[in-house]
Amino acid sequence: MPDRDLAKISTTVLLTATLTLLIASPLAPGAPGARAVAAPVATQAPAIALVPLVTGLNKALTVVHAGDGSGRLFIVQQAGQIVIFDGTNVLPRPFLDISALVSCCNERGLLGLAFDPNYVSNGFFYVNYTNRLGNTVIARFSVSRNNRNVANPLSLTVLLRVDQPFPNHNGGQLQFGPDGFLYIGLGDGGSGGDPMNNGQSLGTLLGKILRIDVNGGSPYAVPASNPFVGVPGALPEIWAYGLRNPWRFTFDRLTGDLFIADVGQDEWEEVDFQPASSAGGENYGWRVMEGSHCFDPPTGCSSAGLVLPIIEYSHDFGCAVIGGFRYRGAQVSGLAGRYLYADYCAGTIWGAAPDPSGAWLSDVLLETGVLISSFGEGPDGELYVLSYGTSGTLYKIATGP
Ligand SMILES: [Ca+2]
Repeated sequence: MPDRDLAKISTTVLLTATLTLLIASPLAPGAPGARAVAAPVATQAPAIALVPLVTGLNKALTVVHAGDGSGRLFIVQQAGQIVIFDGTNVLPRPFLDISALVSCCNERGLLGLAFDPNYVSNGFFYVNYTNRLGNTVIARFSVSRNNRNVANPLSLTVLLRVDQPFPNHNGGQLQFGPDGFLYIGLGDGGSGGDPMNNGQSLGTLLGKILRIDVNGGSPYAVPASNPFVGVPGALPEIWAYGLRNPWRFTFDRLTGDLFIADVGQDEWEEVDFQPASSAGGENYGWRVMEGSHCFDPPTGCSSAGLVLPIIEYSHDFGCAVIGGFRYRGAQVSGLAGRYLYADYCAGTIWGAAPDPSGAWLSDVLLETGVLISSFGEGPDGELYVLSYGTSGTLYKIATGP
């Protein structure tokens, strides 16, 4: 999970649900600073709805497709299972069950899944989980030879292990970029306030987005064009840094731009933007800044060299940002080009778009009333939402009433 201890959640949900009712207005959140209030997007915010497809999921954390034309959706459950939704039912037998390898739960577990861009030919997929010791593992598995609905558990190949000094802030996202490289999200190692200053240290993989080439070496290669290759004291896998807990980041399937939703400390949630033309190496600011506000030092910090978020909202509006996708589907009218994101505690889904000046402005699209753990994108660009909990639901985003 992104950040918040589940024991704290029920109270928070009640509080934020009340708060949301009081503050909700078309002009309010997204960026609850004066920016969004003063300059709402010009277009009418589209109405969306959540259509439940599957219920009874157990702590579902992400949903992806295999890019194989089958239309199947693969749902990751935190304790270590990947189950298949075939469009009608969840198949009774899991695609993969690595519960025995995984520590769970709170912010630990099987956290991320990505299928190889060449999955049809090589059958590879990649997972991001915390092992029994609580450390991060990035591993590859293969589908079995004779049943496309079952993976081969014996095909486990570990690509990378990263020690985790504290149980929280494990990141978890895996995404293949338009360049064919695998991008990996790692949190700052945890505790609070990044006590080891991992986000700003290029000598650790914590608090980073990594970029590796899963085809160029064994178990992987570092792309020669990574920004810190050959820089003394810097780890070459690092693609971007200054992150606290980038629970979910996604590429715009149309443009290749990268949206990084970085979960904040106690005050500010943020979304960072990296254009497709980027050569990497951005410093997104943590722990010097939380969002666009000084964190350490609390006043008088320097933002020189830092890339500030395109979207932020305060904890008056929630507790942990859940990054979504820029909508490139065709079925929901008025949603084209909007970047969707949510707050875990509040259940609000926002849609953001740049105004003519380039400032990103957000509208509330829906108050869902559920704990959203992730968004997912289908092969056709349609979007899905997962609710967390021991009886969670997979929803499809549809045109609202
Ligand atoms: Ca930041």
